[in-house]
Amino acid sequence: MSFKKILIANRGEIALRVIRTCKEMGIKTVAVYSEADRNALHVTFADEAVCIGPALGRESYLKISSIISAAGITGADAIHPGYGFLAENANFSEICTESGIKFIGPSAQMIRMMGDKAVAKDTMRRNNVPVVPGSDGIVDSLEEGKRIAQIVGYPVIIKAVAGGGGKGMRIVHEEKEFENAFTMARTEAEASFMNGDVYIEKFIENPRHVEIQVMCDQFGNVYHYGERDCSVQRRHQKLIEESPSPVMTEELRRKMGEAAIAGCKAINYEGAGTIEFLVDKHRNFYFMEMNTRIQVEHPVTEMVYDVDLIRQQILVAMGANVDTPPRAPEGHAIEFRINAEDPDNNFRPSPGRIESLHVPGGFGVRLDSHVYQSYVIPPYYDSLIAKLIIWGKNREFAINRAKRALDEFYIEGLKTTIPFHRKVLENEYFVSGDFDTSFIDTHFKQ
Ligand code: MV4
Repeated sequence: MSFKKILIANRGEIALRVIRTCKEMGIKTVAVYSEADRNALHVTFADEAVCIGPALGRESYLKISSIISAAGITGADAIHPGYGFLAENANFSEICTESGIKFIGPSAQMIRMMGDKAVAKDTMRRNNVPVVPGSDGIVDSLEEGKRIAQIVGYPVIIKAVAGGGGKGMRIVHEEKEFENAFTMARTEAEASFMNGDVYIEKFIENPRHVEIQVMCDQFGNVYHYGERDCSVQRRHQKLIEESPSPVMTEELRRKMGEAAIAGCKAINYEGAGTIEFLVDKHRNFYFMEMNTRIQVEHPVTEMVYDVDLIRQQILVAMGANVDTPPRAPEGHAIEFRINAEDPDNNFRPSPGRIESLHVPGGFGVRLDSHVYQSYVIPPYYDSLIAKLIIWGKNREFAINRAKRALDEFYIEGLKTTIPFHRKVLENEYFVSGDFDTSFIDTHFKQ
């Protein structure tokens, strides 16, 4: 089967990113947009566009019935969800399937299984993927919680099974704090996710966040495209991602890649996925979560593996046999997230009009963005303006190229993270690759 028309259930740079690949594949595209996005580029560049509701996400990009109707009216045979919004919504995947529209991503059952962090972890553990020592699944009594914490040893971390991305976590340093933290974690989880279930893990101090990109076709072919190091984050918002990871060795990549592939094969996964690991200072790695979507930072992988991951996703969804293994990675890629935020004021959102714009270019510079001069960044959605992706033959070349590209980048009218990135590139720890998830708190304390 091959798709004639794909509806993109998203906005911003990722909608444009998917449209670009569809055009290269000769597939027609349908954009959906909210009333706040009438002048957005994904609307301009798609073959057709359907307005699906008011500005608020829950009345437009999150409204399953409107999106399915838009697909019906335009005769789209598949939906690409991008990232965020409905990308990891099991009901959406299910409703697409029931409506005879191919969801470009995994089945509802797969999304549900990986969405429950305790089930995901247990599934990986049973298939020999290393996991952080801790409880076997949900802990529902205080006594059991204390007993497990005692066994794995303090500090421990209490996590919500419905959480992920840092929401509803509590670190406990000693037993006398346990009761309070346990109660708070459960109350918070119930309030945030309508699911108060929690599980417990040994707390790994100052880990790196290293994730493996996988791609799985419908015939059991599973490949990995190496790793991305996403340790430069602030409040669980990634700011810089790179591939390869400065801590990676051939052997560690082989081990992490094999673990990721084993996990995917065990669950019969389909499509693009990311297996997130924590890596400690001894280079031990532990499974944390699986993301069942294409991620914001996928371009760094594309640059070093010379692969179009959106194209691969579409081919796999069409039922193509993807039996060509990735080639060896080449060079180094770093992504800088340019957000409409003020880095001098706690990264406070700074939506508004781009009064003037000059973007960088030249060899090894890729800019994935949906903005143009006079474009107004709406306040309703995420603050991503652009992803600047730099490729160099090694990390040092990539850093030097990134400095010159950021020097060419001018955005006037609002505050952006560009000055923050320039400072990071002057930081000796970043430059030497000596950083972990505490990097921003340690070196950029406000
Ligand atoms: C951890 C951890 C240390 N030990 N789990 C944060 C996001 C969520 N996905 C899980 N997170 C963490 N889990 C154990 N057992 C430290 C973090 C963590 C973190 C992880 C990745 C990237 C940035 C982070 C920042 C703070 C804490």
